[in-house]
Amino acid sequence: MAVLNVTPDSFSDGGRYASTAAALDRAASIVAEGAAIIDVGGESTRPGAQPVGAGEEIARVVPVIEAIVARFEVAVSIDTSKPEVMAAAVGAGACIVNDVNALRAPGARDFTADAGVGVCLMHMRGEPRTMQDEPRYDDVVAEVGGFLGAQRGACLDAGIAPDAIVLDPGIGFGKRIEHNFALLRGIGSLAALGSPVLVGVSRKSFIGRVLGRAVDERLYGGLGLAALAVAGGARIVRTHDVAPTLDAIRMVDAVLQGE
Ligand code: PT1
Repeated sequence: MAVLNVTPDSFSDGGRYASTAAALDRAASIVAEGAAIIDVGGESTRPGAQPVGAGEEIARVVPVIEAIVARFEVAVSIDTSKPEVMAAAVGAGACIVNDVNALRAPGARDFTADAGVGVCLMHMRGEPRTMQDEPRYDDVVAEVGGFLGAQRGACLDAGIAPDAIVLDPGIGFGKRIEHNFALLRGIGSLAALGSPVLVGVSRKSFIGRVLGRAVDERLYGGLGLAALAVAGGARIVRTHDVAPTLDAIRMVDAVLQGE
C-alpha cells in the first residue's frame, strides 16, 4: 500500500489543479514501482495534526481518486474517518476505506457494509492532536488485540464480509517506542484474530528516535521493520517507498514460501 497525501503541506502552492496534477504524477510512479493499493489521504493524522473539515477533505481527494481510477489498474483506498468523505471517495472510485478510527464514527460501518468495500480497522489511542501525551498500557498487545477483535466483531454484525476486513495495530498512534516494539513483535497474535494484518512504519518518528535520523533518512530502518512485520505475519505494508519495500518483503516472502 503506497501513501499518497493530498494535503496543502505536501503541495504548498499552485492551488487545486497543480496539487491534483502533482498527485497524479506521484500516482504514476507508485504504480510503475508495483504498488497494489494507493492510499489517498486529505487530512494528516500524524501526531499533533489539526483536523480538517469534511468539505475541504472531499475537495482535496475526489479529483485525485477520479483521475487515478481513470488512468491506472490499481486499487484506491481512502484514508479518512469521516463517513461523508468515505461516501464521496467511494463514489469517485475508491474500493477500500482505511480508517485510523476503525469505523467508530456514526454511520461509518453501515456505509461501508452497504457499499461493499474493503475496510482497514486501525487502533488509535485518543486523537492525533493529543495521542502522544503520555500513552500508557498494561499489556499493549492484549489491549490492541482486544480492541481490534471487538471492532472486527462489530463490523461483522453490521454486515461487512469477513474477507473484506484488514486489521492494523496503528504503529505510532498513541504509543511510546516500547509499545511500537511490542506490537511489531506481537503481529502473530493479531493475525490470529482471523483477518489479514496491515502495518505502517514508513518514516515514523520512533525510527528517527532509535537511529538518530531525520525524516528523509529513515528508509533503511523502515525496510528492516517492514521485513520483520512480514516475517511476523503481516500481509500488507503501508509505505512512502514502494520499490525498496517491495524488494524487501518479496525476499522475505520468497524465503518463507521456500521458492
Ligand atoms: C498507519 C497509518 C495510516 N499511518 C493505516 N493508516 C499514517 N492504516 C496514516 C510518527 O510518529 O500506520 N496505518 N494512515 C500516518 N501516521 C503517522 C503516525 C505518521 C505517526 C507519523 C507518525 O512520526
